[in-house]
Parts: sequence; C-alpha cells; structure tokens
Amino acid sequence: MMSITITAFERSPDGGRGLARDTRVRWALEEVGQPYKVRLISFRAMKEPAHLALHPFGKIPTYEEGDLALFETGAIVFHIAERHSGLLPNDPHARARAITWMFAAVNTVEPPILELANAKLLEGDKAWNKERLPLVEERVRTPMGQLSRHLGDGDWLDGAFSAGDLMMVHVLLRLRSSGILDEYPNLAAYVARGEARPAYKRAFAAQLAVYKASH
Ligand SMILES: N[C@@H](CCC(=O)N[C@@H](CS)C(=O)NCC(=O)O)C(=O)O
Repeated sequence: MMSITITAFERSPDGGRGLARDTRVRWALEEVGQPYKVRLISFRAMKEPAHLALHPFGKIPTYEEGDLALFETGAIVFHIAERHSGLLPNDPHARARAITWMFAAVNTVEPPILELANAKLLEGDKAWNKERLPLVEERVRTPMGQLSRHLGDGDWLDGAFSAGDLMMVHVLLRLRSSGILDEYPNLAAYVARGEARPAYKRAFAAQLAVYKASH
C-alpha cells in the first residue's frame, strides 16, 4: 500500500471543532486502519497553482496516494471505503444503499446546512438577513425531519455503520451550534454515536492538535 497524504488547513477557522472537511477523511482512514500524512496549507497557498493542480477549486482536503490525486470528500471516502474493509457492506444491495446515503449526505443534507452556516457567518450584517434566516432554517428543518423519521430508533441509517453514516454524521455536526440538531433527539443521539467511535476520536484529536499548535 502506497503512503497516503491529505491536505488540511494550517489554521482552521472552526475553533478546533473538527468541522473542516479533512476530519471526515481522517475518520475514514482511522476506521480502516490506514496511516496517513498531513500537509498543512495556508489560505493563500490553497489558491496557488501547485494546490490548484491537486484541487481545481482551491480547497481542502486533497488526497494523494502514489500518482493518484483526488479531491471532494465524497469521492475520497468512497475510494477509501472501496479499497479497505470496514466502511461498506459486502452484500451488493446493502453496498449500493450505503453509497446512496453518502450521496444523500453531500447532495441533499449538506447544502442547506452550509447555506445556514454561510447566512450566519458571512451575511449576518446584511439588512435582509433577519428576514431571510427563518427561510434558510426551514430549508434545513425539512430534510432533518425526514431524516429523523427515517432513522427512527435505529443506530445507523441502514443496518451496520457504513461510509454513509460517516459522511452523514460529519455533515450534521456543523448544525450543532445552531441548536437545530438538538430539535431532533434521535439525530443528536446518532451524531453522538458517531463521535463515540474510537476512529472518530482519533481523527478529532489529530485535527485538534493541529488547531492548538496554530493558535
Ligand atoms: N465539496 C467539497 C468542499 C470542500 C470545501 O469547501 N473545503 C473547505 C474547508 S471545509 C475549504 O477549503 N474552504 C476554503 C476556501 O474555500 O477557500 C468537499 O467535500 O471536499
């Protein structure tokens, strides 16, 4: 197995909460027991040609393994899950459903959560923000209510823990500070179950060490 290098923020703006997207890649690598190296990168360097050659949109994380370079956490986690056991079931239908949940996390659940984060973080000072915020929050609550009903009293989205849960839990973590996650006790418990996994704890500790060293 070739050595794996990912990129992460040199100075994460998330306060050490593990919200930056490298955390989900670290978590996947920890779940399958793959060691990895981290190259820390500044906001300026992220937009420069060397990084753009790895990530056309100038973001983190990237993933390098031999002469393979990937970006987009969904694709990176899928790549890891396909090559190592532990993140996708063997049964073909269960596997396809787990992959479906990975897409649901990044394609259905994450966009309104990001929109809410941006509305608060970047547009808080705009005159129209007060009026718009409730609309943005409703767009988060609709899929949250639907996800909550689907999960019911299950531990994970479809039987055993999978890469679909890994992506979903990490996407939901960004909602915690808004208070909206706690409106859905089974989803709050689901996220806590994810955070309690030893692999998540190792990933969280690793990103926190970077944060602490830089602040
Ligand atoms: N859809 C991408 C999103 C990547 C992304 O937005 N990364 C953020 C950090 S969590 C970033 O690099 N932001 C800095 C910037 O856009 O300048 C993925 O899942 O990999």
